[in-house]
Amino acid sequence: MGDDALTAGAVARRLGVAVTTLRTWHQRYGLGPSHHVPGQHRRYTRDDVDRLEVMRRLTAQGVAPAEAAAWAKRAPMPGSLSDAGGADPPAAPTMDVTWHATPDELRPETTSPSLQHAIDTSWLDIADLATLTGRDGGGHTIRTGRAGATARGVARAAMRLDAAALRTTLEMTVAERGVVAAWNDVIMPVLIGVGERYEATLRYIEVEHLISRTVTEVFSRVARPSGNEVVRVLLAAADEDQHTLPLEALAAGLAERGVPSRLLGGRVPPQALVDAVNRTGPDIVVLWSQLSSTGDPQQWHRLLSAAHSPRMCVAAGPGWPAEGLPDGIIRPESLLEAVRVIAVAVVGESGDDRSGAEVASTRVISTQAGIQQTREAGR
Ligand code: B12
Repeated sequence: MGDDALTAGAVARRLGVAVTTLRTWHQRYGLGPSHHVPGQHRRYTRDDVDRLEVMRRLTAQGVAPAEAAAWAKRAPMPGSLSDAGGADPPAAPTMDVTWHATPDELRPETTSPSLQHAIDTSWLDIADLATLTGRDGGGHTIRTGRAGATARGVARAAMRLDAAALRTTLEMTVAERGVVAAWNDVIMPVLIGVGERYEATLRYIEVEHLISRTVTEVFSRVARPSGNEVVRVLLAAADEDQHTLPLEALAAGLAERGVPSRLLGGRVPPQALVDAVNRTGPDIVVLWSQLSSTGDPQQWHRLLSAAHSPRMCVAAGPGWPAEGLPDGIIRPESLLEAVRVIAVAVVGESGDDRSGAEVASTRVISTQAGIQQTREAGR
């Protein structure tokens, strides 16, 4: 052990922290060098360094140092637990979302086997991380209603503008629960809370931007189907509507089911939409309108009179009027409903040798029956 024991300076360089920080962590939290040869400076063993790496990582994610130190000491280091005479292993976690879903970039390039074990081991769950990182919002909180601990942690991280914690928590949530549950149970409550906060104070636009950006990044990392498949689904936001996150959730949710889609993004002018449809010939077009000012039914009339008219039109979002949309337009009320009807329509396409018109009319009817079933199942 003595051979590869390190000095404080070497450990500081390896972890990218100051020597004084190491000294503070030693004095305040007992995370110090354990190797001691009489007459020499104490040296840090590999297990010491691994614990300090956990400490560094958690504090970087916003965990209070005392909490981080407690976790670092409890992290199961195989060698050190036995060396230390059998320290208590960490308490069995109440698993929700676990560390083993930690994204690659969370892992340091030079992870030692024991640290990798500490990170891979399912002893620290995402709710813990959210709670640990959730320092008091000081009254500047986002209300997340009845949503769970993860949503509260995300809201607090967003309020602190803690991009790293926000991203880590959302990535783990999507990896563990899937896109639809992550959206419904965590992201949507936080977005609605941010919106209410903005409405009440006309502040926190920076929070809204950071969370929007992070959600975009996290959904864009959900693996897409291989590039060889025909893309039959076109997603776009209505003219002048900048709200795209639900479409990004939809694209990611469809991808999870193996359905590729083409997402144009926000504020798509009617002519650009018609051009895109004519050029790519999608079977299904989803147009999202968040604001009543952008839910002009004319956009649909124009699309339906274009050279290539899609077989299934989906008007999504609260901006569309209850009346006045062309007949046959589908109105899913939730992400799950939209993912289901589109996935069924796309997957049902293969092996269907009826004429386009037959398929189209059957599809609209069966899709509406599918929506009804989804709604009833959800009740
Ligand atoms: C993020 C955000 C933004 C971001 C968008 C970034 C992006 N890339 O998308 C930015 C900063 C660009 C933005 C801008 C603006 N925004 Co904004 N924004 C939001 C916020 C916080 C989330 C939007 C969202 O994704 N909603 C989706 C989900 C979370 O909400 P929902 O649609 O109500 O969900 C329901 C259904 O749609 C359905 N559902 C949910 N998800 C899905 C998915 C699918 C596929 C389906 C079918 C259904 C479905 O279930 C829910 C329950 O019924 C909302 C708050 C809110 N409550 O929505 C404000 C909000 C929509 N924005 C608002 C406003 C006022 C604006 C601005 C005018 C602000 C300004 N002064 O500039 C601009 C408008 C810009 C424009 N022309 O589009 C208001 C709208 C008020 C209104 N009713 O008219 C809101 C409601 C905030 C508020 N409470 O005041 N915004």
